Amino acid sequence: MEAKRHEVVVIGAGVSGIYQIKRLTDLGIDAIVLEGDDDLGGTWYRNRYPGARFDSESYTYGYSFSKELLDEWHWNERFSAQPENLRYLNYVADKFDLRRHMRFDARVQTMTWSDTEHEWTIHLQGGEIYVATFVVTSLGPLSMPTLPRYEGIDDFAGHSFHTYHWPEEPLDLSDKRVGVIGTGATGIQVIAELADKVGELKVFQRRPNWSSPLNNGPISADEMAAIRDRYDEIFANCSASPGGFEHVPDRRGFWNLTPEQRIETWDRLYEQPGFAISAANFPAIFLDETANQEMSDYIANRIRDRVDDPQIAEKLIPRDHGFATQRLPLETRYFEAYNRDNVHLVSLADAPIERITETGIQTAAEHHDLDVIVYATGFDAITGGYDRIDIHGVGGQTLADAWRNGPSTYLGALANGFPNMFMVAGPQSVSGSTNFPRAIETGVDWLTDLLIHARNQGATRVEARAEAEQRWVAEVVRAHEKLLLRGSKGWFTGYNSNVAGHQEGTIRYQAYFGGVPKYVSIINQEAADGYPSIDLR
Ligand code: NA7
Repeated sequence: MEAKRHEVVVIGAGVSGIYQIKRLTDLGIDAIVLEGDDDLGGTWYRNRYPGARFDSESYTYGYSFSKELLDEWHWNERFSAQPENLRYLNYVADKFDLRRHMRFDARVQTMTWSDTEHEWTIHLQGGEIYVATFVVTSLGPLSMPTLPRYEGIDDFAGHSFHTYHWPEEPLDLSDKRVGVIGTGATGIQVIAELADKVGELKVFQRRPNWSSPLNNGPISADEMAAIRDRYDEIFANCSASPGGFEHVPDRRGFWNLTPEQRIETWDRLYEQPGFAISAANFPAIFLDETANQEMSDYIANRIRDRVDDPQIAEKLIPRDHGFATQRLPLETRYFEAYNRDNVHLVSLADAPIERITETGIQTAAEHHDLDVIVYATGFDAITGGYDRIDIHGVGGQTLADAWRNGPSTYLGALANGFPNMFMVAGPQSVSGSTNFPRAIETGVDWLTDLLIHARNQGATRVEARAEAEQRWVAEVVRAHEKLLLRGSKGWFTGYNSNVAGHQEGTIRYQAYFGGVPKYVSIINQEAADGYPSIDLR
């Protein structure tokens, strides 16, 4: 089969791929997007489960690159839901006529680097072949859903699916017995939304998660006009904050205030939208165990206030990790769901799941009869998309081997041994730990500048130097180890019990936790100095 040639192949048509193809085609570069799914949107194309919505303020999540787009788009809710988010991404693609550069149902299986030709050969499922000088991997950090490895999972005769694959056709659950496994950010959204829409809901909880109110609400035309006037300021605020949000950390100092003043602060933050409760909190709660314990006690009391049955409340309070030391799910009446007669908490800490049966879930204590099982069991986060492609770099080495014990990158953008592979929101970039689109735009712009620089130099081979990569990995580890999250188990530390090869207790340093301003200053310095850490040939 004859290979199709492009200067750049972009893999993935989600939030990153859409912006990347816009930048490349604006520059007149011959580029194409290959998307494995049958349409664009990535995360927002797939996650159609009830309750799926932004945890970032909508107006900080949208693209910032076009004033016209910012002026045209009206976000209806402060934290917009999946259908509107997908409409937005389609609107962007149509407005800038980007679909003509995208191919759907084009799933990449292998990528092989030729160090003589300086090009990647890309094989698709189905046999088609593409050849490109550069490949931009915009694979998405949370695009590989993982199912539990329970015995009998295929025996279930009812309807079962991962939240990522929630059926597109409407599903009437009003008289159904539904089981949800998982209480991460996804589980907490879907449980709260389903509670009053299903016959019976059983929540299978392995570990409870800290969670606090999203405080969502509509955005009126007047509010949206005020937001539009403020867009420059909003994006500048996001760039200046560690997490890429408008929320500003409270710098008064945890220990400079009395316990009563801290409680007053938290009472205020609990009512504020989005991640204010973490991002506008005292930095000490992320660094100091005593400070974190006081904060965790505060949130535990909030849970006790909201859950009628004290025994259930205690089961919903995490004991194994402190508040906001894992990715913090945000909720809307999640805890109140447990006050309903049709909602039951099944604590797997008391009786683990033994197997899935034809009719439901068997735990060590009893059998739960179910019509539907929803797996809200998370993702092979950040590196999962890379593991699913067989990537062969210099000398035939595979990326899977190079990253067996965790990723190794330069700035989360390049990997030594894999020239001309440009990663947007890649492992060890800042995107995994912050407001994704803000980091995505930064990453796309930086990589596009690097590509232009290489072209201007007549270089056809761009590779991170090995010593620069080692320096970056050391910085990623340093930033990670400073934070209390180093002791937690969630996807921030790269552990997923459902992925073969992941070892409990072993950290995979997958994300950079040094914050947006520091990350941006490091990558900008690299560019300003003429890319000394990158070998251009
Ligand atoms: P998460 O945050 O990884 O949560 C997965 C949940 O599923 C979590 O509660 C897990 O319990 C639970 N889980 C996973 N495997 C099992 C098995 N085998 N048995 C029982 N329970 C299990 O994924 P989400 O989809 O919620 O969120 C991912 C990100 O998407 C989120 O952070 C946002 O950025 C968007 P555990 O806590 O591991 O004991």
